[in-house]
Amino acid sequence: MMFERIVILTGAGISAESGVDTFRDRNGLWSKIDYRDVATPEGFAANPVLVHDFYNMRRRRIAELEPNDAHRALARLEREFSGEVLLVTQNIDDLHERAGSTNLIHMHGEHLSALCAACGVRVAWQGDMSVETPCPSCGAVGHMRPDVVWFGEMPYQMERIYTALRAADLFMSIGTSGNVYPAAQFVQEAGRSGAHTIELNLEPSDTFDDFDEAIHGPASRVVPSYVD
Ligand code: BV8
Repeated sequence: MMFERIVILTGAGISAESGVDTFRDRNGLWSKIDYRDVATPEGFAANPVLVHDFYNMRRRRIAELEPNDAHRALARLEREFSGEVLLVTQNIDDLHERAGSTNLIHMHGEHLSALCAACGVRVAWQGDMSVETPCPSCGAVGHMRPDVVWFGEMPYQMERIYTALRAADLFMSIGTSGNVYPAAQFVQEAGRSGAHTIELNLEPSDTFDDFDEAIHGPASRVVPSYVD
């Protein structure tokens, strides 16, 4: 099959072998902390210190890690493929960028970005954040938050993503459990538009039956062998 327009969705599993925690695996993040306390606007309003600690811990951890062969294979695909490759990630880490991917959407936000809930400005961010952090733009204190999409919030660039899904002739889903919407519905959207759909995951995801094809195994092995 010759493809011209590829859309790739990635989740925490593509970064697992780099050392990034996944969410729903046996000892994943949601087995240690209730997502409602740290990944919802209500949780942030109720206890901003806990939420800042949660994201500061993850930001520090990601800074120590490196991309793996799966990230590098996707960056190579973007460089060498004659058609279009759009990479949509649910991950907030910057391992795709550090591997060289450029045509990339962080639909759930980024750990290296911060948002002021008072003035709405979005700024590049390194290091810790706290309830005392002033907004670099409006100066307000107590309104800076991680620029990530929490449950109940609208993911970023959905229009652009659905346009690409409807035009795709290949949809690849890598390292995601297919638990979180609307990302979990992308395979159906792409399939309805005639794309060939494949899941590359450690084990069958919750949306496994929606795919035309699946290859199961660790991303750093199955992704290079599929894309190279
Ligand atoms: C929204 C914050 C609407 C960032 C996260 C139906 C339709 C639409 C919405 C809903 C719906 N039903 C329910 C909803 C609401 C909700 C939802 O989906 N709830 C779930 C629990 C049912 N969705 C939302 O709220 C979304 N917003 O719908 O807005 C709206 C409309 C109008 C106006 C306003 C709003 C927002 C969802 C985003 C939530 N944010 N996190 C952060 O802290 O990181 S969720 C969290 O889950 C992360 O973002 C993560 O990226 C995402 C998905 O998790 P995965 O990446 O899949 O990770 P997981 O651990 O689950 O799986 C890892 C996989 O990797 C496993 O399969 C494993 O086998 C595999 N793996 C492990 N190791 C390897 C591997 N694979 C390969 N190699 C390995 N080595």
